[in-house]
Amino acid sequence: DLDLRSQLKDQIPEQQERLKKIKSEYGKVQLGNITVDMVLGGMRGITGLLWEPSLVDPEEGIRLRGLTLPECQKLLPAASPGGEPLAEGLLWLLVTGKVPSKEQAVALSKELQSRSAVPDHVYKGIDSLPVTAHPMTQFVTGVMALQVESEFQKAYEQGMPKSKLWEPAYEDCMNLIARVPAVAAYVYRRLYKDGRAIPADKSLDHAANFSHMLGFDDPKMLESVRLFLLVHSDHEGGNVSGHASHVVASALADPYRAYAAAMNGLAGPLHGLATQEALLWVKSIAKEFGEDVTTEKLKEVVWKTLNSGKVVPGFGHGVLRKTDPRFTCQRKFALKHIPDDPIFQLVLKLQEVVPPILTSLGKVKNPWPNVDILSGVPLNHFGLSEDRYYTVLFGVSRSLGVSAQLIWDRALGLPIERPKSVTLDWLEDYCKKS
Ligand code: FCX
Repeated sequence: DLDLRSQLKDQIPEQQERLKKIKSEYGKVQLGNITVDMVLGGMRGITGLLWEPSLVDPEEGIRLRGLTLPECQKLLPAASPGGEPLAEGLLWLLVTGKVPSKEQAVALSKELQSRSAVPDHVYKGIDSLPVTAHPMTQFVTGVMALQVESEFQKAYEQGMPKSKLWEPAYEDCMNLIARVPAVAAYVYRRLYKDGRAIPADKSLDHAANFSHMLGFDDPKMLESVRLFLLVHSDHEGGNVSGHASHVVASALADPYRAYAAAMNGLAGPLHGLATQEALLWVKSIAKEFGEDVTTEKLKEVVWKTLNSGKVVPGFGHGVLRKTDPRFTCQRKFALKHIPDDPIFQLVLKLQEVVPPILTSLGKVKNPWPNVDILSGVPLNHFGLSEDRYYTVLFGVSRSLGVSAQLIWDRALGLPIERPKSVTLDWLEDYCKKS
């Protein structure tokens, strides 16, 4: 069957049963003890969310529906033989847990295209902002303007029962995924290309068409964008953007609102904005000290960054305890396609220089590179050099993972999220008594 919706529909009863069974048989099984450190430490280490599209192991890193990134690259249908996976196939995997055939990925591509028309008021909404507004502000404004067409909101207003809400959630998610590339490209062209928008090319796949609308048609750039969408698509549920979308949607706010919440979190420098910060930082080093900067000089730069109270962007992680496989995957891509790129060479040097310094601080739990130190480098190489735009690219990628889970949130009928909070007084009293 070539239709994602009907595949999904077939799976839902089985998964609902599975959830019910886990609840009734194992509902009282303990998943760990919560300590005061965890409550005061950003809930680190508390297992508290259900998130189907992906899982992060501290040592091994991300698996998308059980597949490592190299496995995804090998198994998912590609635009060209041996090339990077199609975003449509990736989406199919994230939603269903099954690797699609090329035909299924192409059918989904057509479906997304048929949903991709962006109403004019979205562009007018963006145009009402000063061009100096951060690209993420312009992008989120566009996303909220898309919300006007929410099927989910309409269905809820018309009294659709909870058990059927996954259907309008699916509609909204697919429309959202189909439309955000055009909105993102509009922001880019408005900011950096005098507003000369480029229409979609329906002969292209999702990622390639996005690149085309941005203004880049080099086949290697298309591959870079496909890879970018893969590595940034999802990173389990507890990261700021994933978690934000999940909690907002749990109040039965529609997928546009949930995704916009995710994007506002993504715009934080400790999360998705690190893509921008990392590229800005590496380029500023290249500009000030030249591309052949010595190791000694680089060490000085890292210390200067730390001593000025900043974090080193693109290093460290809340959950990972080894080098991010998303980094490794992009490193391989860069070695193949842009081995001599000076910024890439500089990142390779930083990969050696930064971890010992972060380790020497004695508090950093993971000194290794994460996805963000490298993900902008190939795109920058092929001409997309506007650093401040990078989080928008990250946001377009995240529409895939966040949406896949939003559909399952409603299909599984997950309840409103409401963890317990306590005050400092409460904590002191409780601890003294225990
Ligand atoms: N540079 C400087 N200090 C760092 C650091 C880094 N790269 N990584 C961690 N630290 C510091 C923390 O700031 C914290 O210091 P504090 O106790 O004085 O506040 C201490 O080390 C312990 O932090 P740790 O437990 O290791 O890490 P957290 O889970 O608190 O934070 C992030 C994880 C990712 C936020 C942190 O490593 C960081 O700020 N990295 C740089 C920004 C970045 O690259 N973010 C992107 C992450 C991710 F890939 C993504 O979301 O896209």
